[in-house]
Amino acid sequence: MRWQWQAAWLWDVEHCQEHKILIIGLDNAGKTTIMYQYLLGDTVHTSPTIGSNVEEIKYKNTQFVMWDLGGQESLRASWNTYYANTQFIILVVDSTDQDRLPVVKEELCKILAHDELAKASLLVLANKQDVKSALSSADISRELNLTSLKRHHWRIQACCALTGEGLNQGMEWICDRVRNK
Ligand SMILES: Nc1nc2c(ncn2[C@@H]2O[C@H](COP(=O)(O)OP(=O)(O)OP(=O)(O)O)[C@@H](O)[C@H]2O)c(=O)[nH]1
Ligand SMILES: [Mg+2]
Repeated sequence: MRWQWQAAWLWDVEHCQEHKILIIGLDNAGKTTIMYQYLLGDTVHTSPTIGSNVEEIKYKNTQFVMWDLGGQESLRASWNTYYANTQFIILVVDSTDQDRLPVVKEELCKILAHDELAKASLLVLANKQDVKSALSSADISRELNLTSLKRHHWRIQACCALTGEGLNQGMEWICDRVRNK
């Protein structure tokens, strides 16, 4: 009886707990659009983020606090001030911006090398799949050399922030990781 009560209590704690997600990526990748799709299920008009936006989002009974960081070059140096207690990193990639994929790769290396993110799981969203010239998620995975990542759980998901396509699959993976951690 006692262990059943403890198990139920642990389940409650787990599910009432807020899980911290950081949404990062270069400027214009679609981070803010994605966060508000998760919050509102709708497309919002955005302007470049200076600093950050934060929202509480409940997805299928799991509570998250999502931080959307500005991606402009001058803002990237302060990303590390948000890293403490982060369980999930969502890296948003503009799949039409092939020229800057080496910059994305460099930023990703720096992020994942950070001690405070050693236990964080990584979801890469290959955004803007509605654009004809967009690279596929397989292309982006190869460009970022994701298969070389051994210390972090990771997943790549193609999506379109304007329609929301692919975003639920990304959150499903995050929720699986919450349950299985
Ligand atoms: N075609 C298309 N455009 C998109 C998509 N997602 C976002 N955008 C557009 O891309 C532009 C930038 O989107 P934001 O969400 O503001 O980008 P951000 O990553 O938050 O940019 P910063 O705040 O500067 O770091 C906006 O004009 C969006 O409407 C998408 O899936 N497809
Ligand atoms: Mg933004």
